[in-house]
Amino acid sequence: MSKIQASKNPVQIVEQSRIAQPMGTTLDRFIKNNQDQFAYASGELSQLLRDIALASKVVNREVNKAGLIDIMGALGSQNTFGESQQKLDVLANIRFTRALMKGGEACAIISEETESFVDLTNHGKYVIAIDPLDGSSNIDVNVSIGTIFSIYRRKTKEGTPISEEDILQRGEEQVAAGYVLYGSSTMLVYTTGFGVNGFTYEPTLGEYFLSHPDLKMPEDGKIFSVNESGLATFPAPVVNYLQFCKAQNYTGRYIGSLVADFHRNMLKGGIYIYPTSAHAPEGKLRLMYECNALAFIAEQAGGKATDGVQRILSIQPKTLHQRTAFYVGSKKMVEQAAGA
Ligand code: P6P
Repeated sequence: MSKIQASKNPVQIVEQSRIAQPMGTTLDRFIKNNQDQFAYASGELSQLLRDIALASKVVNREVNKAGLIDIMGALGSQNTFGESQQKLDVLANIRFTRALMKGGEACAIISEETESFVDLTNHGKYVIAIDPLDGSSNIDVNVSIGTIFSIYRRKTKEGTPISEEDILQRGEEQVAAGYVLYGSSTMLVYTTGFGVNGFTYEPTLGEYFLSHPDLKMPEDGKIFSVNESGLATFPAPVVNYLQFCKAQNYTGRYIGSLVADFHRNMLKGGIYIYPTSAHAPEGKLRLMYECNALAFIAEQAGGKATDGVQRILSIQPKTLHQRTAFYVGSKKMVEQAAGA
């Protein structure tokens, strides 16, 4: 029997393969290739990121056909803050909660959609803070919306009850954070503290592919994202800064979906500000599951995030749904807006 031999010219196979454009690195492969960055994770954090990505694919499918099935509009219920819950808000919360429960790597979830934290009664090492679907007022008008998530390690011993110190952790304790943008294309952007990478979803293959490696936020920019309806009672440094932006002919862009405004500012340079005002004396955005994640990403990409005074990631949360003023984006713009 003739001996099996290797191809005479493996290079030729590679050469020929040039006609087939490589698809690039999938999210799964990227996570696996970078797993050894975590000193103590033996694959659980990688699995957790995959669980979140899986849930986002399901939510993406439902967001993309929202107009065709009865999941648009208000559910008729209210969330913790008395705000009307959109059907997709609740559906997204179910999808992420189920994926995290089945994945087994998370022991607790903090969600905008649930009053207290959800104890998953398992031996997971991680605590997830999540806004399952941010910008839900835009769902019915087909404007981009997003998911925002933070990942913390539990502090107390496995097998003991989940405690406040596991739940109310400062943003600087995050081991990973990310967002999903359900936009003209769906993207997942995340950091584990080693830079920021963006992945674009290819729905026909059901895979995320690396499309924005090592994202960096421009140090300065010419775009400001602010809802100026509260201008009359904004802090003076913000009023002055907005006057400066207009005098410089900067562009105002405000989508009403934090993830979409943040993502554009990260790629092009810019600032998003939701300051305190008479209407929102504590600010509007939530520290635990909106601001901390984006602040971690912003800093990892070379940007900055404060509440107008202190670094967002240094704020010690006192309550689960605590609000904060939020100034995030290009470093020089954030410093200037706070009156630095
Ligand atoms: P306003 C959406 O509800 C959200 O949390 C962010 O996504 C968005 O940037 C902001 O609130 C919009 O708030 O008061 O301008 O409608």
